Amino acid sequence: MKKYCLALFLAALCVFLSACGNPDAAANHGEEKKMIVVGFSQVGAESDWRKANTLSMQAAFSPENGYRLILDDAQQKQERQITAIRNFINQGVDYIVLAPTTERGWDTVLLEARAAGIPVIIVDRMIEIADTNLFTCWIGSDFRKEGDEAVRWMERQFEKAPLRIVHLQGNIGSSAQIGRTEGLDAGLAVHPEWQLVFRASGDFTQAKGQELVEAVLNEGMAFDLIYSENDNMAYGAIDALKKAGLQPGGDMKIVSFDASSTALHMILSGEISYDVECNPLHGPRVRAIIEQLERGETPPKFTYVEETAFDREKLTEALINSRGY
Ligand code: GYE
Repeated sequence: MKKYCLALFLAALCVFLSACGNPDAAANHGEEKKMIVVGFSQVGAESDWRKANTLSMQAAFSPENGYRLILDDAQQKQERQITAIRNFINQGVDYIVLAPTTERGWDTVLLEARAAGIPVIIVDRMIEIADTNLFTCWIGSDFRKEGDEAVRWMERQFEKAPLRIVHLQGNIGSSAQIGRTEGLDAGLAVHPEWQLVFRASGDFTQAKGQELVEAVLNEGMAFDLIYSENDNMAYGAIDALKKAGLQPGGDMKIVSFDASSTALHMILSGEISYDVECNPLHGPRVRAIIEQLERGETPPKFTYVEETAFDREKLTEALINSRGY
């Protein structure tokens, strides 16, 4: 009898508690559970390209689209990215998206992600890793092809004329730097009339680009062309030239990479002569990959984004405004 009473009491308690429960909260909880959680380890905010890339990822992985995005800005430091990935693993995210600073040094942390069963998608720059099974797939640009494209323009533009080159590199060890530098080196190897007068890394930032060109000018080095591995360093170079009373695009030409809208306007004004496109709008592309994975499909291991290049002839204000970055 005692047992029977206890059972009756517990049953009544259950009915009471479920009646008191908040149906809205329960529904919300259900919705939250369906959200796909993406941890995105971003390189930093060093350039216009990077900022456009972050915005593209934020728009693609919005709550309206069914995602919760955890964004970490590593301020161009690989150690910070490794910590961010470990935090994502601890939080149990559904996917990790990594835009790597440099190519090397990812083996251990990606092994940890693998052990936790979290797929890793690499975006933008590439990684160099012994076991390529440690990431699901990669999407980004062909940086060597971009370098080759710039060199082809230099060949068309200067033909066999002697050319003294100032080379501003991106952050050393990143795919964007490696590919663009390799392109120039291949050009230097077949053009004895080309001379590299200066080469240093400006870390893809405007401030360092300006600093380097100021140093070159202070040393009194003569040059005809600045090969800048991104637009922001080119902006810095332009500031340095102008400060010294020189006219960028006059005797000193600038070739750059990214083709951000500010740079394309500088082509129209004649300050930049040629800009090789590097497309930062990866958000929808990475989302499409995650959707494929969610459906149980296998996305291609490597996907290169189609890109072009711009000189003054090809450009109009309308074209610049239609590009979205
Ligand atoms: O060119 C530069 C940025 O990895 C493609 O990084 C990217 C490069 C881009 O900071 O502006």
